[in-house]
Order: sequence, then structure tokens, then C-alpha cells
Amino acid sequence: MMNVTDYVKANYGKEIEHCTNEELYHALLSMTSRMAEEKKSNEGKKKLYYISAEFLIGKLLSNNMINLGIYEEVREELAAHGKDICAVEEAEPEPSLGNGGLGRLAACFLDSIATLGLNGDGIGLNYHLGLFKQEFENNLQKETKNPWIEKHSWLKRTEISYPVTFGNLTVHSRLYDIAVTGYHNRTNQLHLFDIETVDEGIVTDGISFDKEDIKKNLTLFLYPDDSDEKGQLLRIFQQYFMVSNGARYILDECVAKGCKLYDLPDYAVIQINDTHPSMVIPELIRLLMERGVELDDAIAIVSKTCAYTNHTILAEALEKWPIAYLKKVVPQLVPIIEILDDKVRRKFDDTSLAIIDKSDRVHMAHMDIHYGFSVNGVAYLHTEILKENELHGFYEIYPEKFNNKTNGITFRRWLLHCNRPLANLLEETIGDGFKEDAMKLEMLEKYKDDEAVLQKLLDIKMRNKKELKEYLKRTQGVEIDENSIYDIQIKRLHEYKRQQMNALYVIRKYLEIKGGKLPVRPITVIFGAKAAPAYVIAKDIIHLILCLQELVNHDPEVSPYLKVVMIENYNVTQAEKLIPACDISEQISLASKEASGTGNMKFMLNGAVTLGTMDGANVEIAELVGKENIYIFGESSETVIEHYAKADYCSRDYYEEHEDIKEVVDFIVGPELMEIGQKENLERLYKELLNKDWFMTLLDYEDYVKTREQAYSDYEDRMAWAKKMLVNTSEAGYFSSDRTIAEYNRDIWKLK
Ligand code: 26V
Repeated sequence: MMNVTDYVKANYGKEIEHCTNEELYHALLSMTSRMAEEKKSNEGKKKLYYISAEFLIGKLLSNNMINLGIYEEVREELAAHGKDICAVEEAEPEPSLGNGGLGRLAACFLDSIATLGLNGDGIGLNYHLGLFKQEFENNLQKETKNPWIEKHSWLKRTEISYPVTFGNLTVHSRLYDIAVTGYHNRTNQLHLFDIETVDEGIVTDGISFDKEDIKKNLTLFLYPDDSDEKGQLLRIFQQYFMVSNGARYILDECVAKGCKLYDLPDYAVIQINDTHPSMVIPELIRLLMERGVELDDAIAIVSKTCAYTNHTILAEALEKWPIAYLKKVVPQLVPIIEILDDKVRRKFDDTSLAIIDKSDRVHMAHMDIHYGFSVNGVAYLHTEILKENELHGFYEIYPEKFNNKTNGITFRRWLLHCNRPLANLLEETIGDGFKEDAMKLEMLEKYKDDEAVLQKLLDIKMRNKKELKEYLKRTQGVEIDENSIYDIQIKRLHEYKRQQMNALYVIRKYLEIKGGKLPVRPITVIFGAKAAPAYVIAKDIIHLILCLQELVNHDPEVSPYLKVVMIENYNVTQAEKLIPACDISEQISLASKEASGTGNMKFMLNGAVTLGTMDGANVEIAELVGKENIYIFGESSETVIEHYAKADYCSRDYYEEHEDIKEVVDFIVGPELMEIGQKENLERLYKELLNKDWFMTLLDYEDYVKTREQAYSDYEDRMAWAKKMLVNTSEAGYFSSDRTIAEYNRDIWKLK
């Protein structure tokens, strides 16, 4: 391999010490791209195509260097010339091609697929402006565009292009590839389709643009505001564009390998990531028929090729497109969908299993389940709820299709890259076997009474906390205390995730401190979250948190003991700095609502202790670490499901019966916050909590407060706490996405 010194001399005609960080970033970008290219492989008869509307890949430079095995030597070479690799990393823009967990999962999966040496590519869209960038103004979220594509980037323009037709509009696609290099293994591809007529100039004022100008807007943004019809139609345009390109790419690639169309299932398996790519089913049927395959054969072929992953039970997130919208955008698919529905109706009497419902809406998940060969949930509890509740009727007719694949995370990014000090300590104590086989982390368990190792864990945490402190001072202008407890909740903003419950706790602490009851140790409560632009209550919750931040941090009586930090524009890069510094990981969703969670796994791996409900993968975390190493509170998923069934939860009862609840809820519209914030937003949130509280914040509030206090008091026994940290790290191996992908392959994909 050519070294950086030679490269910059040949290309820029100077020494490393005279290069800017941008120049060094570009040098490393092209050097690693070339190395990755050399490992490029398409070997293997059968191939997996992971189709997803989101791939939240994060910055790629460090990850690629780690996977290529050159990170350490490059770091040392730069350091020898007075250059800091972290500063070089900062020159890379972060693509924001995802909303949250679903998109980040897809990125972790690509890493593990390549690492396990499997032939599997991603297929998605190249959104020029990504998801919006979040800015705070007057304590409100403001959305602006997030351009990330530069002249030199990881994107490689290919010669591949297809005409895609929507009714009487035809556009021509262009495929861009990003190399995905596995840890010491092969390079696969992430295929991102785009059109060349996209025009960033149509965006005015924040993220507003003409939603009807498809040629100019098709791949402009991820998930444009779909609260109105035009936005929903644009989503359908995007989804069809993604799957039509993907399906043609798959067919072409298989045919080129010698596949006869009838043998497609021997050459390709398509994993449908949530319902956003579900139109791939009727589109593949259509394309096969265009190439001469009979309808029934085409249906049979596709049904043996497609598998579906469900990522949520929230009704509002399960896509149901009005057939009238599909007729407008993709009229060629409608007759096929009608035939698919008709076949289901002839076979099953139960109309709740139909694809097209009586209001003429197409249930995308139903199509996936009938015409795919596998349906999986993303954590044990989630899959059980799908089988027993949400999808029970389908489970009765197709029990063999249902399976669980508990989510995972790539340890390359979420340990080796983001927490070098911890990775080094692990190497010193248990050797480096855990890098290839994450289950080897269990070997750490034998040090759980070794005070020297425990002290090192505490020292590493302190070092990471100081680093976060510096970072926040530099980027957000806030001052936090590394001796305080860092209590962190970072995830999409949604009522079911209950950031509002955390905010109510902050109010409780504020009032206590004002009343003279001081915490033993200062507390720093950190939030990071974007709210969907049209999700009004979610934005009100952000407003509440920002107002609390202003109130608490500016009150000299309170701020020495309590700080609130709302991270602006939370993204993967910031997660990499927050997670290693965390003491307490907030995973407080209403039981049954969080399908899995993956942040919970990243925190655990990095030695944070979870404060959470028995929801999603928290259930499996609790089982692995044991109850002395996790703080569990709240009602069970069974109880919650029963409340929904009986419709007997009334938040006002809790408010009226508990003085302490009344006090914190009233505070939202009290004089302190009203002076800082907007009356309209705060009043709306107050009324929501009092009259609706659909995600039962007040149901679990008291137990939450009690459990959180217990965690804070246990934190004071530093050695006992370090032991909890150690057990969390050592039990995290199960949550490696290498394990998840090995299971997908064993049970669903069956690649060699
Ligand atoms: C999306 C939206 C978008 C608009 C507003 C309402 C709403 C509600 C829910 C969703 C979720 C879509 C699916 C999703 O992202 N699921 C997440 O998938 C992760 C990976 O499996 C999993 O860890 C999270 O628990 C799950 O929420």
C-alpha cells in the first residue's frame, strides 16, 4: 500500500504537515476507495438484495480504514507529522440518508454482510439533501436542508441507467455506488439510484419546495413532509422509483450470471426493509410478465424471492396507500395488485387479511406477508406481539413464515471506532478475539471483582466524559461538569418513546432543588432528537425541553446541580461521541411500542447502565445482564395492551389523584416556562397530556421517578457501579449485528 506521505507528495506536491485537513481527508478518501475496490467481489451464485428507503451510514472514512486494517498505521503516520486523525475526520460531511433506527440498522447490516463474506448489496435512493438539518431558533425546531454530496465523495457514478415510467411521465435514472468494505473481508456495494434532473435550487425557505415538480424533486429529500396529499404522492413516486430500478438491476444481474427467470429464487433473495419497498412485489411480477413469464408463474417466482421485515406495530406507521393514489402515480401496478388481492379473497374468508380494504386502501404489509416467504420481527417481544396481536390472523394461516431476528449493531463502529480506550482495555484483558467473535466479550466477566480493572473502566468513562464536555463546549457553547451523572436519551422524537416523561422528571428535580433539596451529585440530562416536520406534538416536546434548558441552565441556584442539554441536529457522528460518555441510558418507551431499539445496545456495549421499560430488546438486555445490572420500571406490555383493548386508561385520573404529578404537569403552563416559551405550544402539550396521553406517560411516571432515584443513589458506590458497567459490556456480544446477519442467512437468505 502506498503511504499518505507519498500520496500527498505525488498529488499535492507537499508534505503532510503542510496539508489542510480537507486535503488529507480527500487523500485518504481516494486511497481507501482504491483499496476497497481491490476487494470488490460479486462471488456467490445466490445474492441478497437489501432494499431500504434508508441507509444511515454515517461518516465512512474511519470505518473503512478500520475494516481495511489501516487505521492505526494511518493515525500514527499523521501523528508523526503533527496531524490529528480526528480533525481530518471532521472534514467529512455526514450523509443523512435515514430517520433513525431503521436506517442505521440497514447500515450496520451492510457492514456485517460484507464482514461475514456474504454476497449482498443494498439498494436505495441517493437523496441530495438527506433528511433535514435541525436548527433551534426561539426554542423551536427549524428545518433546513442538509446537502452532503461534494465533488469528491464516496459515491461512484456508474453507467447504469433505466427509464422509469409513471403514467405519462418517464424519467431516466442514474445509479451511484458506495463501496461497503467488511472487516478484513470483501467489498460489497450500496446501490443508490438517482435522477440527473434533480434541482436543489427549487428549495426555498427552510425545506419548502414544489412537491409536484417530480423531475426536479424526486430524490431531493428523504421523506418529504407527507401530511398532505402532494407529499404522499411524492412518497409513492420515490418508492416506485426505488423498486423499479432495483428490480431491473436484480433481474439484469441474475440474467447476466446465467439465471433463467424461473430460477430467480436460486439467484436472488430480496429483503424488504419495512413496507417502503413493498411495491417491489407487483413490480417484479410486472417485469417478469414483460419478459414472457405467465402471471401465475411470475407470482410463484416472486413469492419465493421476497422476504419482509416488520419494524413497528404503530398503526400510523403501517403504510396503507389509497388505491386512487396508486392509480395516479403507478397505474401499471394497479391491475396486478387487484389480482393479488382477488386471489387472497378467494382463498380466505376473513376480510381483515385482504390487501385492499373496504375504504380502497392498499395494505402494503398484507401484500408482503401473502406474497413473501418470510416475515420477521426485530426483537423477541416484538415478534411475539406480531404473532399474538397485530398480525395474529396471518400467523394462523402462515405460522411457518414467522420468525424473529433480534437486531444488532456493528461493533466496528460502535466500539472499535467510537471508544478506542475501552477497545484497548479489552484487548489488554481478554485479547483481541472479541473483534472477530463478539461473544468472546463474555471473557471480561471473570474480572468483575478485579478492582484494578474496574477502576480502569471508571477512568475510561471519565476520560470519555471529559471529551464530550470539550466537544459540547466547542460545538454548542454549553458547559457541563464531568463529575456529574450523564443521563442520556437520544433517538427520534416520538410520543411513544416518552421524552416528555424524562422532561417531567427534569421539572421534578428543578422544583426539588428550588425547594432546597439538593442531589448528592450533579446531574446532566442530555437529549438529542429530531421531530418529523409535520408532527406537531413532537415539536412541542422539543420546545418544552429547550425551554427547560434555558430555565435550568440560567438559574444560578439550580445549574450547579442540574443541567439540561438538547443536542442540535442529532446524528450518527454525535451519537459516536455521546454513547461512550454515557452513565445512564434512557430506554423508556411505553411497553409494547418500541419494536427493538438499537441505541440501547450501543450504550450497553459502551458500559452505560440502562434505565428502561420491559420493551423491545430491553427485555433481552435484562435477561442477559440480570436485574442487578439494569433498572427496569413501568407496566408490562400485557398490561398496556389490555389498557388499549379496554380503552380504560385515563391520564386525568393520575393527574388528579397524585399531587406530585399534578405539580409537574401544571409547571408546563406555569409562569416560569410561559415567560420563556410560546403559550400555544406549551398549552397544547399540557392539554395533550391531560386529555389524551395516548402513550400513557402518567401511568409509569411515579415508578420511573422512583427507579431513577434508585439508580442515582446506587451510582455513588463507584466500585459496585463499575461492576454493573463491566457486566453490561461483557454481555453485549449477543447484540453484534454479525450474529443477527448469521441468523438471517441461516434461516432466510441461505447464501453460501
Ligand atoms: C415512523 C414514523 C414516521 C412518521 C411519524 C410516525 C412514525 C412512527 C413510527 C415510525 C417507525 C418506522 C419504522 C421504524 O423506524 N422502526 C424502528 O426500527 C428499528 C430497527 O428495527 C427498531 O430498533 C425501532 O424500535 C423501530 O422503531
